[in-house]
Amino acid sequence: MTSTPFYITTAIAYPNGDPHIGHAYEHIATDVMARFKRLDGYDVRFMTGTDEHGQKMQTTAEKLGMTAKELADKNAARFRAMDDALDISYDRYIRTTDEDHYAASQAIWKRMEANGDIYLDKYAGWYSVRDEAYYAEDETEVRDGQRFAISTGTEVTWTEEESYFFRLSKYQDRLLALYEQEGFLFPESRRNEIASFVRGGLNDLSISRTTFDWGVPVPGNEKHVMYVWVDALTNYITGLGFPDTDSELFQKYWPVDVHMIGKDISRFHAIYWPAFLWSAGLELPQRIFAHGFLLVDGEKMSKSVGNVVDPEDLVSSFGLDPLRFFLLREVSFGQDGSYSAEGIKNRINSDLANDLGNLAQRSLSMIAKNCGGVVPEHGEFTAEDQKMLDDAAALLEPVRVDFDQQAFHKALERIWHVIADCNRYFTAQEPWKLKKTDEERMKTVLFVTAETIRQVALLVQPVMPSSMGKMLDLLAVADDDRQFSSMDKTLTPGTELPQPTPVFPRYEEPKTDS
Ligand code: ME8
Repeated sequence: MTSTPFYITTAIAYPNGDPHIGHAYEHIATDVMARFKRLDGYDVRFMTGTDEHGQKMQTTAEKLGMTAKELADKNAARFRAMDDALDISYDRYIRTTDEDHYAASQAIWKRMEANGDIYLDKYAGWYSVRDEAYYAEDETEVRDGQRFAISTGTEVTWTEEESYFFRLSKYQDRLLALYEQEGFLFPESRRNEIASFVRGGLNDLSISRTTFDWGVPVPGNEKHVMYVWVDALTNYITGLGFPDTDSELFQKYWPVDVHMIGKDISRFHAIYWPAFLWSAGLELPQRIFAHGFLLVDGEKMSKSVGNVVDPEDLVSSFGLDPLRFFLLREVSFGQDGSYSAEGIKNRINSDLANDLGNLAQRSLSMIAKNCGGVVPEHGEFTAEDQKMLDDAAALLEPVRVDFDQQAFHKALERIWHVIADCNRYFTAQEPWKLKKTDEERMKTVLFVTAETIRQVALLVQPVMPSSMGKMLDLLAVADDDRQFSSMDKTLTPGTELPQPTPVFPRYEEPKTDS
């Protein structure tokens, strides 16, 4: 049986500075989705990378006394190192300075041009280098003699230049019809916001620059480089072999299943990108999910406030899997959320160490001590046993629905309900007392508990791959029995188990010498 393809991408980050926890958040969420689909039997392609052109890169590099390419090389390596430290299971790490990306960007330009959608004119307007975007006069405001974009608060400067334009206005009605379709842009609040922006009227879009040269040259007029968003968005198809639309990758994976992005770049993905694709005669993404922003202790991260959090520091302080779990459990995906050290410590000690870690350690230690270190034989199941087993086995269906809606927090909440039930079951059954009174019953209770842990560990693998790998090792679950298709099997009595060791130790404050 051939498996269904599933293509998922992150936004590609600007490597003009260091990666921060907002980038980590997006990449972890996308990775969790990719891993879930792989475990559910899909043929997954997952791409992430860096967006290396544009004025912002050039200006930052000049300030640092280096070339834009040198800056891109240095920082792209840092972004990739972050992904590796976060165990991000990407299939390709794309850089927009990759050779195949120039060819793809020029090819999509030529397709749009051949379709009559590109013309040369003059542009004058307020440009934000930070956002790499033009704003209309009424989208800006003056504060202390300086003009800013209202929506993002970034500084804008008056810019006049000869520019190529894309006939975006032509696509207005088609875009509005697109937003009527269920599921194209999530969450609902973003869909309403974008639809109302488009209803307000679309101008044609300036898509080339002549005031700097750090970009993909416009085919046929090398005085111009492409507007960075034209080449940036194209990365999603470069990674599938475009312009060779007959290639195996393109045929298999386009159109993309999910573009995962942050809410601040919805406009580029939900307005420009569909219009470019229509113009180029290509299919549209199935879904764009715009997640919320991660704040730090409730505040916006900023270099001047000095609260920019380095994800690799968090990994060393708290461990990778607890960080991944915290980010997805704590924040309702799609809403803004807040990172705090207290928040993550609480999750480690309650959800991980207490609820799941302790349950596994207590039950597996009893098995090691009282059942000869093998999966125990079970007797007939009581109504309580059967309910526990059924509740655990019934998780896959609703969790799958949660994942298909990118409602990661809901899936985890649902799973942790079953863990709480299992803790109550274990306490109520008192297997430690049964040891003396009814050994067979004790074995049954331990079997039911271990089996529930197996179900839970299988489902939590996408979020905490290495800890759940360890937990499944403790249950001696074979590597090829770790797909979701194995959920309807059970542990085999008599299977030898390794000596149990705790998977989630409690968080202890590091000792200081003073
Ligand atoms: O926008 N919380 O790059 P970028 C959550 N190059 N997500 C955040 C965040 C925060 N505090 N800060 C940023 C770009 N992000 C473009 C994308 S795609 C063809 C081009 C998210 O480095 C942001 O929303 O500014 C975006 O999805 C991603 O990080 C990269 O942001």
